[in-house]
Amino acid sequence: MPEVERLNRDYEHLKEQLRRDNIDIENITNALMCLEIETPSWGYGRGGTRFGKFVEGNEPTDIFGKLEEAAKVNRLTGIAPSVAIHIPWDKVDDYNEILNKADHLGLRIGAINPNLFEDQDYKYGSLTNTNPDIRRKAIDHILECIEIGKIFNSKILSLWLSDGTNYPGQGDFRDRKEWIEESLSEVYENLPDYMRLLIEYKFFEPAFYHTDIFSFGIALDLAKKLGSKAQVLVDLGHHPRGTNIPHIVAYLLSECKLGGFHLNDAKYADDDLTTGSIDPYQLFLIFVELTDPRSDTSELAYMIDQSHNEKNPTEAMIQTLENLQHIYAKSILVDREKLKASQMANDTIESEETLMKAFRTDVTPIVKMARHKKGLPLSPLKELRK
Ligand code: PSV
Ligand code: MN
Repeated sequence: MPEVERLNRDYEHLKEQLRRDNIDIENITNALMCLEIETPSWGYGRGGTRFGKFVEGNEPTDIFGKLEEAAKVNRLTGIAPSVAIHIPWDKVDDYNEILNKADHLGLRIGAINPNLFEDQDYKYGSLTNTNPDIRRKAIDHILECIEIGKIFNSKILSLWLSDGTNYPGQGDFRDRKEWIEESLSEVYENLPDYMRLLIEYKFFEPAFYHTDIFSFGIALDLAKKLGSKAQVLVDLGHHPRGTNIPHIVAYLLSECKLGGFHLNDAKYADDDLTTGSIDPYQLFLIFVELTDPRSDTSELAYMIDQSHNEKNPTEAMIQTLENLQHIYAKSILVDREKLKASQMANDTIESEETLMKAFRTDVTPIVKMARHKKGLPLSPLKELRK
C-alpha cells in the first residue's frame, strides 16, 4: 500500500479512537504544524570528549557550513527555521554575511550565546573575577553580543556562566554574588526592548566545588531582581540526578519566568545526548506542564543544545526533532479534566493512569499527517539517508 494511503487509513483510525475520548485530532495536528525548535550552530560540528574526537571529515567547521546543515534539517522537518549562534565560535568580520546566508537558506538567526568560559583571562572567573579589568572585559563581551543580536533582530541573549571554584575557601561567595548582580544590571540596562536575557544555570562543571549560578532558584532570583525581560533557561542536562525537572518547569511557568530550554538528554550529568533518547517519560512530563492550559508559552524558546561524539550531528538533530514532535503530541492528549478530578479526589492510581494513557498512545499518524499537510517528507531521517 502506498505510504500516503496507509497514513490516511491510520490517521482515520486514530481519529475515531480519540473521538471516543472527546479529543479532536485536528487540534493536535494543527498544534504540531506550528511547533518550532531552534537548532544550535555548535551542534552541527562534531563533538568530542576530553579523551578524543572522532571526525568523519565532512562536518562543517565554520558558521556558513553549519547553516547549510541547519537548512537541510529545516527543509526535511519544516520545524527548525532558526539557528542559535555562539560568540566567538561563530565570530566573523561582517555579520551581514551571516544574515545574508541565513536569509538565502530560508533561516533566521535566533539566540546569541556569549562565551565566558574559554578565554585564558577567565581561568579564575569572568563576571566573578577578583580582577575588575577582567570583569569589565566579560561585561563588554556580553554587550558586544547584544550589538550582534541587534543585527539579526534576535529576541534572545542566552547567558551561561561557567564561573565557580574548585576548592573550599578559594572564593568569597558573597562578593561573587554581588559582582554577578552588578554586571547583569548593566547588561540588562543595555537590552533593547525586544530582547530578553535568559539566565542558564548548571549544577557543576567545569568547576567542582561550587558554581555561582548552580540552581534554578539562583537564576530565578537574579531574573526577578532584574525585571520582566530577564528569565530562566532550563538546560535539561544541568541538574543533579533525580531532580524533578517537570516540577521546576511548572514553578517557573507559574512565575512567568520560564524563558526557554536547552533540550538534550543525559544519563549521568551534562551528557548532551539526543533529546528523549534516555528518558522519554521525563520529557513527556515536562511537556505535560508546558501544554497545561494555564501555561503561557507564546514567547518560550525551544532550543537544542547537544553535542555528538559518535552520531552524525545532522542525523541526531533530526532524531531529536522527531522525538520532540511525538512527545509534544502525546502531552496534548492528556485529559486535563480527568487528571484534575483524580488529583482532587486523591486517586493516585487514576491520576497516573491518565498520564500513562496519553504516553502510551502511538501518535505517529498525527506527526506524519502534520508533515504531509506541510508538503514535507513523511520520514525525514529516511529521506536524509537516501
Ligand atoms: C554549558 O554546558 C552549556 O549548556 C551552555 O549552554 C553553553 O553555551 C553550551 O553548553 C556550550 O556547548
Ligand atoms: Mn546549555
